[in-house]
Amino acid sequence: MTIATKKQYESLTEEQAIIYAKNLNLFSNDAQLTCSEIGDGNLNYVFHIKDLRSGKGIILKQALPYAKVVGESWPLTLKRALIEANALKKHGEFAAGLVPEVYAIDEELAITVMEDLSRLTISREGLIGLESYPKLATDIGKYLAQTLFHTSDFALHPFEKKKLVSEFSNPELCKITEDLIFTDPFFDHETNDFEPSLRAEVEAIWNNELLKLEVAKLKKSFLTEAEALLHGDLHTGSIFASETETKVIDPEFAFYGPIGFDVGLFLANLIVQTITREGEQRDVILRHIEQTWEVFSADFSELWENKAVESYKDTKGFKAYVLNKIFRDTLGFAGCELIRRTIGLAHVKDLDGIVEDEKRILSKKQALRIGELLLLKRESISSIQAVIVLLEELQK
Ligand code: SR1
Ligand code: MG
Repeated sequence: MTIATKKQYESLTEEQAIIYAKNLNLFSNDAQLTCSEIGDGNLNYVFHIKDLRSGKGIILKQALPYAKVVGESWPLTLKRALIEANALKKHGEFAAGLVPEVYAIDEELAITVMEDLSRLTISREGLIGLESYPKLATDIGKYLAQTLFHTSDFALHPFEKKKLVSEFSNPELCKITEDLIFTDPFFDHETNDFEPSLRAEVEAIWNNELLKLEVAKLKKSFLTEAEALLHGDLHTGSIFASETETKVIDPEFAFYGPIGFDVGLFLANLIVQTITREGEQRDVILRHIEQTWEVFSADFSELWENKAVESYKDTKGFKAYVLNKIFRDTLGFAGCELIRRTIGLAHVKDLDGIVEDEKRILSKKQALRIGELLLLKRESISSIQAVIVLLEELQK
């Protein structure tokens, strides 16, 4: 066993993860450590290490040099582990308590050692099981406002901001998003994965030039607009939650991009939940959608009033222009996410897990329809309440 001393990348086994953890000085000498690999994402190993004597735990996350979801034929940079750890720390400066604490970073082995969150549930799993998360929307609205405002030009000196843009340059992970969210689902591409019963709807998307024009505009925005340090993959699988706590994890896709991308991804994943639910259970999620935007926009606005360093901050109409642009982007990015989660490479369990064929296909058609409408109507939808009305009408 050389892993703790030899600094050359190799992926850990559970046994090696225990030895690695023992060398971190986070446990007492008589600790009885156990380990299980609990990663269910597409890209990494996640080892949960626990001391049976004290009950204390840590998470040891290791990036793999390829995308687990596809296999070794899809190589991926290990640098993303450092980006993720640094993003957790940077976001933690502004959204303390809403991200896990980072205990150690090992660049060579692409490992981040962090707070054990095993008392919480991944919110996608919880939402599918109709768990109640009364703090989810307000916490995420706050997280979005704090992290995105404080890393933007509205809060930072331009030198500091551009240093961060360079530190968080993340081309390989961005390329995954550029392909899987903005390009492949809108063309007949080999990475797409959809059920044969959806072919007519999918071909209608491929042939819809107006829709593709909106996606092209959003892709350009993603490629070129370094507005703030994004999480970059803020779906409900990137959030641990309970009735009383919310923690945002997994910012390995972090980079400087358009603010509406993070907001839109989260809302899209809530919209998926509205599609799979009925009655009062659906209303709970509709309220989450409304609250997320309300908290985000109110907090962002307050931070602007109290902390903005931009010379034009008091120019009449400027703050409203910025928030309006974020709202339009949010709707568009949410539309892209809904479509790619239905017909692209990376699906969501909320939809794929519906056992009854007819219901699953109808739900997926609904996701495509809502995605299309958000993309096509994003300039004319007047408010988050109008989004709720649209969702209610489509789901009657
Ligand atoms: C190959 S990675 C596929 C997807 O998983 C990640 O969580 C991102 O959402 C990415 O698009
Ligand atoms: Mg992830």
